[in-house]
Amino acid sequence: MPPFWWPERNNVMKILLNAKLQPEHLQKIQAGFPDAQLVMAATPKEAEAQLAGAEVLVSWWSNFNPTLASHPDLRWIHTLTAGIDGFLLPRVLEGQVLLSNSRGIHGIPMAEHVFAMMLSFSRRLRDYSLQQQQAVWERGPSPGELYGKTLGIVGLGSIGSELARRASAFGMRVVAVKKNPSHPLEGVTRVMGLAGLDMLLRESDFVALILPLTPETQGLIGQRELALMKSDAVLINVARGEVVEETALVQALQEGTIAGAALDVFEQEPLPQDSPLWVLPNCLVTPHVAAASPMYLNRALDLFCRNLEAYRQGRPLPTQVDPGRGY
Ligand code: OXD
Repeated sequence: MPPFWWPERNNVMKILLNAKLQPEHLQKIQAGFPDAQLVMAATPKEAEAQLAGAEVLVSWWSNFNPTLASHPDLRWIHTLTAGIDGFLLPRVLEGQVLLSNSRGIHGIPMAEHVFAMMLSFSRRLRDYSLQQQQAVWERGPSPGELYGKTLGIVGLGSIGSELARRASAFGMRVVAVKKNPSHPLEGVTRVMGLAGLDMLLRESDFVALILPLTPETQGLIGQRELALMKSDAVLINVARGEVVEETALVQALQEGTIAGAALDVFEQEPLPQDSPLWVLPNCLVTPHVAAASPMYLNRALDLFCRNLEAYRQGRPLPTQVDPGRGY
């Protein structure tokens, strides 16, 4: 028996792509599903105009707006991102519209991005880059080593696991917290439940936040948590800005409670021009690109096609989101 959401459909399934895709990307989908009608919209406005008859919506996170989920023809939203904050709208929560995401494809670029951030602090690359802009030849304090340092990973999913393997190859000690700390993972010395967060913060030289934004993780790192960190530790956030209380972080960076922060995500994006984070000498800012990679869309569309196959067969989607859990 088909599941309750199995759609009554016309012969042609209209798939609305709220994303700028290259012809080869469209061909990839069309090759697997020759009878699907693919409609690409370069902007959310264009997407809105194309909503009628669209059973499936594929969208980025950053250009999605709630109107896009409101049309009664829509049965399924697939996000090209891992983050689904913003997609948990009434029709999704009530089970009228399925939601799936692109989790599982971020491991390589995001692990490399976090590594670049750690090396940038450890080898003082940001300092040297600032010096270079002024043609200053100044050796200054010695750069450090990642070898022997402790990396605390908050959120040990597929990205955290890729990061842990690389960190272990660099001779780092890795500790982690995970919602369900079921089994030990390659390269990780200790995996704890969320109750182990304080211990992780106290022990780690680098704390990497790689967890989804849910009501439970919103504001997870505030003044109290920052005060637990070592004064020479660096906080890395590639999760979502709202996981960290930004005002408390700015204060901790200004007062030297922690040595630095490397941030790819912010409470408000783009980061406002007047944010102190732009100019703090101990803060490295990247513009929400930790997952970006020339391979990204190929991987994301392969994953979408696997979900589409399952959808057409009335099977659970491989990366279906549980709206109740929030990821
Ligand atoms: C994502 C991201 O959620 O890159 O995929 O932030």
